[in-house]
Amino acid sequence: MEMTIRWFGSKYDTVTLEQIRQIPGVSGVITTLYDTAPGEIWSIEAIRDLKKEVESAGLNISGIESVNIHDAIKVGSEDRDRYIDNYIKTLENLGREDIHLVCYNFMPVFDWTRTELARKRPDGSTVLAYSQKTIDSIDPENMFASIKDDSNGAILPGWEPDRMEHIKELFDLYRNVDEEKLFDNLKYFLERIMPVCDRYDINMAIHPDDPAWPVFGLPRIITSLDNIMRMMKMVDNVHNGVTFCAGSYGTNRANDLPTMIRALKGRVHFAHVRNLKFNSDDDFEEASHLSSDGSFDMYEIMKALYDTGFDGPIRPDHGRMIWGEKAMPGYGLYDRALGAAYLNGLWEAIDKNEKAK
Ligand SMILES: [Mn+2]
Repeated sequence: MEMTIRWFGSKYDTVTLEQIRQIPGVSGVITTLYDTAPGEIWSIEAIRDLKKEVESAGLNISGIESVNIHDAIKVGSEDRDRYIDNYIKTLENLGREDIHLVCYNFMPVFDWTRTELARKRPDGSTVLAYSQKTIDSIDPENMFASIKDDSNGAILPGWEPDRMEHIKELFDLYRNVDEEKLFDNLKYFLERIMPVCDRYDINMAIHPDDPAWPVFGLPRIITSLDNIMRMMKMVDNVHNGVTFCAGSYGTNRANDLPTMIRALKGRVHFAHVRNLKFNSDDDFEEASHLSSDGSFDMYEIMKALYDTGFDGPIRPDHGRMIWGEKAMPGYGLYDRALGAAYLNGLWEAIDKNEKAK
């Protein structure tokens, strides 16, 4: 296990590499070329520059989150091969620069969805929150407008303004795409990229849909153990694996997180570990990482990762906004640093216990 922090690059992130380096037990960042559009080739020079910047701060690039998938690939339109060719070139360039983990998602139109970016908790911290009632009462085309005022001026991943300007066209594009079609298109994409993943030993780690059910009538497939098993069987290659995101799978209370991790042994390439607090089945908010602050048993989640021999990068996920910090919602320094320290503590205790047996 390697503890890491997600970092959006010096142009976009309020958190610096120098700060990340001072979090005890964190040796790497999960990063991206935030200003490349889906479908663009990542040049070897740009990757090399990013790597140099991270390494000169005393950290390493532990993986990429994300290399985004162009809509043509998700929809399966005629020009998808061109975009898959570009994706393959990006993977080649990453592999040549010794980067072996790529997180991506296959969500139509919206990336993760929340209805509030700054819900106040009793301790005065603010968190991202989701209410199904709110979703049911708003027009998806207004979704972006409704949350952007709370973003502290940050560009949220998956919610880039120029993308959201075309929201109507995006919905039209997905009109005939149902779950089966989305599975087919994912299979086509994975089959085409697996040879380059084999060549450069690149683990592809699909991020679950968040929340883990269809929103606004759009299909979502990476939502449950059955569906991920189907995905892994349809392209049976160890490089076709998952990002186990506790906070995303955990939105659906039917998902038993430790059981899922155990069932996915060997195919979890990357882990996002965070906690949610359910107020009711269809209203949840993000909590601090501590088990007692939310609805998940974080010890059992870490124990399942430990027991299955997980050796990839792990990162704390969305944190609360605390201590007056102004940052991209979910991605401040302070609460994620607390999360990393807590998860490292759980891991140390589990490790010592196991070794003393
Ligand atoms: Mn996640």
